[in-house]
Amino acid sequence: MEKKIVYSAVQPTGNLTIGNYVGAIRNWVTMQNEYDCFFAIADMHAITVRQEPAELRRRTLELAALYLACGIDPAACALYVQSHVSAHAELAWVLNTLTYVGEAARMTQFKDKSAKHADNINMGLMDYPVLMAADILLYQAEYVPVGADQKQHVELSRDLAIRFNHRYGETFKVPEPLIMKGGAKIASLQEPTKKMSKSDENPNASVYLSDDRDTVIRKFKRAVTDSDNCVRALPDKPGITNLLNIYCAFSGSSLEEAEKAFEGKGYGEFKLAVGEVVADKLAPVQAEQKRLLAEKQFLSETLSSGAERAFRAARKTLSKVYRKVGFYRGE
Ligand code: ATP
Ligand code: LTN
Repeated sequence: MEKKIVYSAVQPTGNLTIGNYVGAIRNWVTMQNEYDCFFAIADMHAITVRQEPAELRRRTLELAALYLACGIDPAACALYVQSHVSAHAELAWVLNTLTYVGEAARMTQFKDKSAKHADNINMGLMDYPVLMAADILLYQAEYVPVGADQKQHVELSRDLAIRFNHRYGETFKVPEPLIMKGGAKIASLQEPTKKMSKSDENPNASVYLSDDRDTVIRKFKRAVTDSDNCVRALPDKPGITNLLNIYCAFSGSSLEEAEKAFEGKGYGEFKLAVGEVVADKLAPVQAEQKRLLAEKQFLSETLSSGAERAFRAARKTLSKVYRKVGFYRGE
């Protein structure tokens, strides 16, 4: 039986946080043998906000090394850079003609990013979800493992697939978002009602995958909580609930086990335990990423074979789309 297809990507912008790891990359590793997986580095999405070119290039390679260090196996899946496969931009153009300006303008991320980058509300920012739909639909993906913040974008991809299929005949698989329980939304350590984000200006709000042990422990120590000193996940305790979520995601304990383990203990002890469990997990990933970054040739070969594999799959869908919409393809 053919394996079902899984697609996901992360943008090579900023330093990745433990939110990106728990909400996205970690789940990919568990799926890579069971599904036919395509994992991309979304550099075309990255330029919807201003990037320094040399930095974008460097971060692209760092992200590739990070994927591998987290356990992505390039033999099991296609690991590649989005801009290496031009079909993404080509399909995005066709999908643009099926997307209403109103629905693109309603996207939460577009509104948030427009507010944050008021001096650069460019067409690409608005078109971001359409390019993302092109990513997913090109590969006929069945599942899209992402954090909760991307659900709305995957839903737009579904709408566009259905709309295209309805207008031109069955062409695209209608994808489903796959949002894992527990780590789907890691919150900011400074404002626990907001998501932890790699572009947050306050470095204490996010724990980066590149943070050393002391930094990780210090950030958790400073995390904003309430003051009742009771380690329970409750709706009126967003800070402690977030720390418990992080603790569970990194230690493998259930929420009940964690609450029980810290019953009667103070926040100081609990925060230290969270910091330690996170730092213990990050250390080997950091060492492996560093080792891989020294192997430039290997990284570059891995990305080109990933792109070839992606290109073959993407080309099939794109030819079909071009035929269906009526582009002349010769006699
Ligand atoms: P930016 O701040 O630049 O928008 P980001 O931190 O939101 O970046 P993305 O590149 O947009 O990161 O996201 C990569 C993946 O990580 C997506 O699947 C996204 O849903 C997931 N993700 C991002 N932040 C979190 C979070 N705080 N908790 C869980 N998952 C997250
Ligand atoms: N927009 C996503 C990154 C991304 C993506 C995708 C995720 C780009 N293309 C396709 C899933 C499927 C984000 O996490 N910010």
